Amino acid sequence: MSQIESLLHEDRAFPPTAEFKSAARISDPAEYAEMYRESILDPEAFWGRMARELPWMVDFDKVLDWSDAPFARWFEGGKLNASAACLDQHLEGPRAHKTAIRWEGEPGDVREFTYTELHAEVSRCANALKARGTKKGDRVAIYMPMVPELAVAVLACARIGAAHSVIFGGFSSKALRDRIQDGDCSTVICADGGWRRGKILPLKREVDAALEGIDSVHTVLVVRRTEQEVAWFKERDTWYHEALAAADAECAPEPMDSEDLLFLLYTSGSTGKPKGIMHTTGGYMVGAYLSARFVFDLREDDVYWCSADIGWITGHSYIVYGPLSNGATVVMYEGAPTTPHPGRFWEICEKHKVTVFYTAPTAIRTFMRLGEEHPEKFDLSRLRLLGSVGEAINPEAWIWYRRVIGGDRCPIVDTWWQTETGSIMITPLPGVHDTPPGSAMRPFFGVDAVILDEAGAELPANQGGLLCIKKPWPSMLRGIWGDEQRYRDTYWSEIPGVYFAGDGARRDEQGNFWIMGRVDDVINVSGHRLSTMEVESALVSHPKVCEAAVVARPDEITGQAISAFVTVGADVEVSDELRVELGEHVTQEIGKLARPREMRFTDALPKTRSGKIMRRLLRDVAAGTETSGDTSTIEDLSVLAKLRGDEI
Ligand code: 7RM
Repeated sequence: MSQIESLLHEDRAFPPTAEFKSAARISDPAEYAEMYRESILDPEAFWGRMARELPWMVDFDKVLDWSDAPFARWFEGGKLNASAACLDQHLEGPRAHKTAIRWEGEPGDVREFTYTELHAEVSRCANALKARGTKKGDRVAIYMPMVPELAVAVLACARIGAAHSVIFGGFSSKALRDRIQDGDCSTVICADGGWRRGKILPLKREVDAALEGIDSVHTVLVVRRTEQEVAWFKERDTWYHEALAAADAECAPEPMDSEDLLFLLYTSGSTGKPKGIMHTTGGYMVGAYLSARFVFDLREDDVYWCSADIGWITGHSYIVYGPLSNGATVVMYEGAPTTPHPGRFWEICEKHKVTVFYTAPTAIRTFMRLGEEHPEKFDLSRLRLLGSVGEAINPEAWIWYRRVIGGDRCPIVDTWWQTETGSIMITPLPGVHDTPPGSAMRPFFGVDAVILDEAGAELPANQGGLLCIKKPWPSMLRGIWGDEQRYRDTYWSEIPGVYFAGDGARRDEQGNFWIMGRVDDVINVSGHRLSTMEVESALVSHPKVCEAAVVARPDEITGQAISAFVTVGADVEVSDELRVELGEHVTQEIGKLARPREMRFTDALPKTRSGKIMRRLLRDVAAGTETSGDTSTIEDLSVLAKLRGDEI
């Protein structure tokens, strides 16, 4: 029963332009094929060579030890410091005075750090932490808005060998407390507050509440950002700017064993307590470095912007560790995409001359809904490459992104990966592949991805099934903090010996992967297992629809029926006729089976704070039952309340 039917058909494919190809790091399909072949057939040679592009303090003697599977040990014997790989290695040459981070605040203030300046700031922060007793082997919770000090704090922890645990600045004090306790953190780095949509988030107040009765935390380092009044606990609290002013700008990076913990990052499953995903130094850095280099095709003069928050894995790997270890210029933005105006992102692209832009489908669909007139006001001609991550990008949004933002000239890399995988796993290489809208394309180097049925047998082309990874890869998670058994159970037991983290996918006859959504979300209509992604794509391809989420509702006759939640364009009138029209549209696009039994129009869909649609909450709404499961990660609870109240 693990198979998922595929109804979606896509014939379009877009090659990179000759201009893009001629400058790309890899553009020759034969070269790519040979590299991929080696990475699979001789991973030790491939990864050994790639890893040695990083500045190891002590070379490793063994590439991989998988004898204790599913606990991998990569690059053993090697010593590396992640902050030195991001900073120190660039100070000896022409990058010393290159911009490392160019940051813009929501109110429009701009700050810049060259690699030399960032190195000094990180070293001061590292010394300040050490002076307060924070040391190698500790865990440090970081709870901050998207200010440069967030990147500094992360790198300072890496510098002294303390593992960071970044907790997204939008989480409540309860979520913060749970994570601080679970990680047994000694130190918290936070800000007084942060700007979000013109308002101040009172972060320090949340920290104070979170720490009540917790005595493991001896230090709270507080960045001054919003300058509002904050409570102060003299024994525990220190202003960041005061501590750094008193600290030396030289701090030797701690030589870390390859398998030393670099960070914890919590992911919340639909049930149960959040999992502290563990990433270690060497393998994670190799994965982040290499994928950033090849997937974003980073060149010396690129200005690279990833609009994610550093509180998510995307920010860890593709704002901090990946681009900085490549010596790139990184744009960082504090605020919301539409504050103070709907063209904010495009204004930033123009102002900072962004060349590579990486964002999420939820943002792209929002911009589609807001209209083309906003991006049209800005000069986006410097953009040369676009990326997408976080959810499946439906072909409609993909085409819009390519045309309106990418000027029909930029390749799009639709990158599939997870907190657990640490770095991008399935993606096109932008100079190599012709990309069909909606496909995440090919496994990245060293990634042995397969589509399996429940018994572990490989499925033929175009059969949807479980997306699994057969071989270990350097940036894979090393476990769940404090819960070895949960690690084995969650990822390695669905199909013994193979990594499975919950997504369904199919591979087409050309070998391209199409992600079909979480297998928990699959809808079973009369024994046909349908992918949410495909039905949603069909809905969104109707010109009046902006966003859609479909879920299963119990049905006496068909077992399950499809319930659709739809948002429409600002100027669209909702009516029963429109329901019929959309139903017919789905029938035409992918077939009668997929036609929603029920359709509700709504202003907004419930999403996580990182922008993923929370279908499990919609299931309860569709079934007419109470909300079950965790709602702590929802972006806006009122969206759910509204859905339950004003149905039309
Ligand atoms: C990077 C990130 C992971 C889950 C993953 C998928 C979904 C992510 C894509 C995607 C379709 C994509 N980490 N997902 N990227 N689905 N196409 N390109 O998002 O841990 O927060 O989430 O996100 O379901 O399992 S995450």
